[in-house]
Amino acid sequence: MRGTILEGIGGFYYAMDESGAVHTLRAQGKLRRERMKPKAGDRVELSPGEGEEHGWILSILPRKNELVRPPVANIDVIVVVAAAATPDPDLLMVDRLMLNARRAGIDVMLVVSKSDLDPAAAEEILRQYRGAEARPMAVCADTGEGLDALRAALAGRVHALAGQSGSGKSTLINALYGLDLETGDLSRKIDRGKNTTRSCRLIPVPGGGMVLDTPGFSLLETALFDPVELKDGWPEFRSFEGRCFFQPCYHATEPRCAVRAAVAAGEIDERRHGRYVQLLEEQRQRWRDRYD
Ligand SMILES: Nc1nc2c(ncn2[C@@H]2O[C@H](COP(=O)(O)OP(=O)(O)OP(=O)(O)O)[C@@H](O)[C@H]2O)c(=O)[nH]1
Ligand SMILES: [Mg+2]
Ligand SMILES: [Zn+2]
Repeated sequence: MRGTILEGIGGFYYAMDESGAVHTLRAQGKLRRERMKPKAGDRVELSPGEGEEHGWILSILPRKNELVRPPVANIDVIVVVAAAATPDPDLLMVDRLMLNARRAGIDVMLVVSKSDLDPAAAEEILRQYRGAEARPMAVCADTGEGLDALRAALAGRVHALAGQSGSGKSTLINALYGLDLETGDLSRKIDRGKNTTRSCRLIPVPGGGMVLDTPGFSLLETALFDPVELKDGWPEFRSFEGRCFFQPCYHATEPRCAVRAAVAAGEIDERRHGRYVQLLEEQRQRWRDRYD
């Protein structure tokens, strides 16, 4: 029998079969020995338990795509959630997440949450990502701003909300789909968010599609790869590709670089480019040290 992993907690997995029934499962020793850890979104071959007994995950079917952080598989779109304020948005993390998703072949959307707290800051973030092929939009779970448009954009798709802890992912999912996921408590006056959501959880959405709530994080690394590939995460560079004096060009400090000229002319956002240069330096350092 086949099923889809909804959630894994403490060595137990919950998987939904084709009829919609949910099974409690453990991973067979073979999987653990092969270090194949099932992820939310995984399609698996399973053997159901009898009565109160749990069943077993026999194998994980080939993945369409997967991410390491958050640990999810077979996703159509990653919705990166950044708060307009509280917590202060970490846009370097947003860029890393978007890059990781693109490298995994997953479509990306950027949602600026809590637009009620600082509408100007929300607008400013949207402006930065205009060229980033992430259909940026502002939403507010409290006033309902943007919720219909976001729900429509995600209809019928498997979408995972990801981003900083406390950015409002679970609250947004509740507002979009009338659910009751646990959310952080503002009354505790903790601005940084405290990892309220502990595990990735896949939830079927009325009318088709599935949503994944994921635990937020405060740190995120990118995988190690040739720094020349970093620009894959910056679609706004693409139309200038091939027009630089040096080939290949990293679009960082090279003279007569078409991308840098576009930044100077205001056609590419300066801060998006600045964070690209920052990640490029980091990736070059790691690439140089990769055999140490
Ligand atoms: N003012 C305002 N506050 C919001 C909004 N959305 C969420 N919040 C608050 O932000 C806090 C964190 O929300 P969560 O939904 O728990 O955040 P999260 O991203 O799921 O956090 P983790 O599970 O830790 O990753 C809660 O106190 C929410 O009430 C919003 O649109 N406006
Ligand atoms: Mg949450
Ligand atoms: Zn260049």
